[in-house]
Amino acid sequence: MVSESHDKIAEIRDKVQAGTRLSLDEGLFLDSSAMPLNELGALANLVRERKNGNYAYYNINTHLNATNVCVYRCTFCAFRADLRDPKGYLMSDEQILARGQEAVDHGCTEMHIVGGLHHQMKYDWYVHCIRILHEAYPQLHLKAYTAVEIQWFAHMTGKSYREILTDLLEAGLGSMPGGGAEIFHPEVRDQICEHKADASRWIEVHRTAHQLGLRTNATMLYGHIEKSYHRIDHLLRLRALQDETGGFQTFIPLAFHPDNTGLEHLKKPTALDDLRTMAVARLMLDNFDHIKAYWIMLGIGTAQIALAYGADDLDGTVRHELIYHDAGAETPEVLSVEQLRRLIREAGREPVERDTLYHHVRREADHWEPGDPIEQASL
Ligand code: V47
Repeated sequence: MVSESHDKIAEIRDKVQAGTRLSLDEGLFLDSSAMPLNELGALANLVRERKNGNYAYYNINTHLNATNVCVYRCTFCAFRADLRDPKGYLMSDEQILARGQEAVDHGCTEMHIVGGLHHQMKYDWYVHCIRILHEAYPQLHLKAYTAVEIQWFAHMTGKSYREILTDLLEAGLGSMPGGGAEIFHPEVRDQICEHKADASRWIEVHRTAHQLGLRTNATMLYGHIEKSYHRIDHLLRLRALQDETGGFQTFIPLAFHPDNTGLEHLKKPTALDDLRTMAVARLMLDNFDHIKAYWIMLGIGTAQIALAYGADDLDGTVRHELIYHDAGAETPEVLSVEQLRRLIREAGREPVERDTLYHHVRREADHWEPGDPIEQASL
């Protein structure tokens, strides 16, 4: 049994060294405790360094959640509110624009915009939010609306995904975040978010976005009721779409935080679970350039270690994050650029500021410009 496992590890190591794609069964093996975590990390690090050398990326960004009122009741979500819930809010144009000004004042290159599917707000309001921000602050890249929101807009208006995304592009949308993917497999999805866009719709929205030239991200929410098979199945569905379109930029594994959610009885995944999931993702998603260790949800220490377990990006300074902090995240509300750069250096990596589309950002005093696409040679 032990030697069988050794043979399998040696076989997988050979494949990774040769750059050969791993199968579903190999993914399940990597995800299980049969594969020692440090060996798994070393393999993921090989791929990470092959793709991104010693660089670790970060950006200067802020979040905007213009409303938390949501028609859906995903059991894992602590952020959402009912229409008449005292904690429900809806931001005015002035409040939204003030956030844009604050972002620009802090040198942000990106605003990450997602929120609830408000019972009373029409599609036009969601387009309007993008339009006013883009018109006032054209230098700010708007990474906005998950596939779940796009599906909701299509449902409300009867428009196709292509029409919705074309409207949003015209209003100033820059790219799409990876949220709403959760776990694609219906055995899990039907229990944690049964009403919202299913796997095929989530995938179809991203396929359409890629066809329109929009870059998007992908996520996976792990550490709740899902099993190993569901996680590997999820990664393989993303890998298949990436083979087809090449439109994904980065994958972000999202560790479940149980506080104030309908799944509060569950334990949070451990740091070991986090590192294993990160490494498995790096190894299975051979066609993704980047894997993000989102420091807000991993915690700073684990995010630093993750830079040696497959991750090459920490996300950003992240002002005004609510989704994780409502669910019990104990990380700070914001990190300064100096702190982020120091954390990356402490982890033995070289910090590189990127914009949303992974161009190297070149700054002079308070002015910045997107540089070349990030390639080893251009830094
Ligand atoms: O889709 C919600 C997750 C996602 C909880 O694209 C939770 O660059 C854990 O997608 N515990 C939204 N997770 C966040 C997201 C994201 C974050 C950072 C960067 C990017 C990017 C995308 O957060 C949701 C859901 O999967 N989530 N509640 C919770 N209690």
